[in-house]
Amino acid sequence: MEKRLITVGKYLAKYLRHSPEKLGLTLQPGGWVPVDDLLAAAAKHGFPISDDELIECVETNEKRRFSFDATGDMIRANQGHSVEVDLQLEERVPPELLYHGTVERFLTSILATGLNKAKRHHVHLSKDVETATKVGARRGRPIILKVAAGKMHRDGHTFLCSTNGVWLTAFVPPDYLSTDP
Ligand code: HQG
Repeated sequence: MEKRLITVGKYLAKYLRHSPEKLGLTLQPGGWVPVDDLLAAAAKHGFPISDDELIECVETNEKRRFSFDATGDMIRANQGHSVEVDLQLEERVPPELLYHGTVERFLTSILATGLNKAKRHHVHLSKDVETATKVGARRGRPIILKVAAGKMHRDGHTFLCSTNGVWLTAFVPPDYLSTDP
């Protein structure tokens, strides 16, 4: 069952973040898609998902990657999109320090050119070392960078915070990064 929910989560991430058009879906402002449309499209494309599975997947996803709107009729990915979407998040004042988990092989480039958003919409920053460690560990032995987010904000950089607690910003110049323990 657990395995099935992981598979459903991966399927949702693929189509709600990256290629909704492949299911004939269009993300509405905020990244929302009608639940009925999503389930119908998934079934039509050979991957039927039941209502209960969808609810369980949204509620138990370890990173709360997805949410329903207040009516429960719409669903979206909370962050991580590569398709153009306005998540309608409000700018927020970040904590003084945020963290970014990466790996050794990217370090020289990051310290020279800053943190780039690559294929995603934003650079993703974590609120604690533990979370950043998990993010970095996806690629190898994790290295944690400290980001002087408070200073960045005072210097005019804007930050958003996704519904699942990921801090987002456009770019982190190298001056705000450190590898100090
Ligand atoms: C690196 C997952 C060289 C950066 C995670 C990272 C997170 C550079 C990679 C979320 C660089 C981008 C985001 C530079 C950045 N030179 N490398 N100048 N600037 N990088 O996956 O932060 O499972 O786009 O260090 O848990 O790893 O999708 O970003 O290694 O929350 O929900 O380029 O994705 O969440 O990789 O991960 P990513 P990320 P989900």
